[in-house]
Amino acid sequence: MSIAIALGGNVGTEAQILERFVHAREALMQLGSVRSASLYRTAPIGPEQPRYLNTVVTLRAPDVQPAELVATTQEIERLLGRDRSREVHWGPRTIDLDILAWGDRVIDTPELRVPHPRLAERRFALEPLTELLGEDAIVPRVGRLGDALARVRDQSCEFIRQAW
Ligand code: A4P
Ligand code: MG
Repeated sequence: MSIAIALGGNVGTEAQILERFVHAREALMQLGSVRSASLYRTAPIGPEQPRYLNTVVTLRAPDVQPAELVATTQEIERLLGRDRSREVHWGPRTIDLDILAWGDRVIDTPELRVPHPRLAERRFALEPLTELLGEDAIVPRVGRLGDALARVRDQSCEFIRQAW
């Protein structure tokens, strides 16, 4: 059962954001095997701010527990320069790691809500997720990914490249 983790960021140059994504992926590789979707340049959702780079990775780590994963992703964000105390809601961030889905699990604790409650509304998450899981994959509360993606096609999500 794979864990899908979204990577996003919009502070600094694209090269700097990409470098953080690479570091985050290296850190996640300590937990298990990782596959990466392509990189996308996406229109910001929320207050006016620069465009984002977004992608998704899947992680196969049978032994990892939810609390451990949340702690690890937040530690990666902190090491890569994220300071939550100075952020605006949905505003600019150096790097954000959101847990989008965890196989067919549904988790509803304050620390972790899976599938991510806003996944179905966001092309910047659905597009790379569908690349990795396929259009026919079913995510709880979201449904078939190909159908969910069709509903958000109007959002701007520009393919940059596959390998990074
Ligand atoms: N938490 C609960 N569930 C989860 C989950 N599935 N994954 C808790 C990660 N964290 C989860 O997180 C706030 C709390 O949510 C944490 O304590 C965690 O335990 P956070 O990362 O500090 O908050 P955030 O990311 O600033 O807030 P939020 O509401 O999650 O923001 P979003 O929804 O992630 O939106 N536009 C584009 N184009 N691309 C983007 O990547 N990102 C955002 C952030 C806005 N607009 C964007 C993008
Ligand atoms: Mg987040």
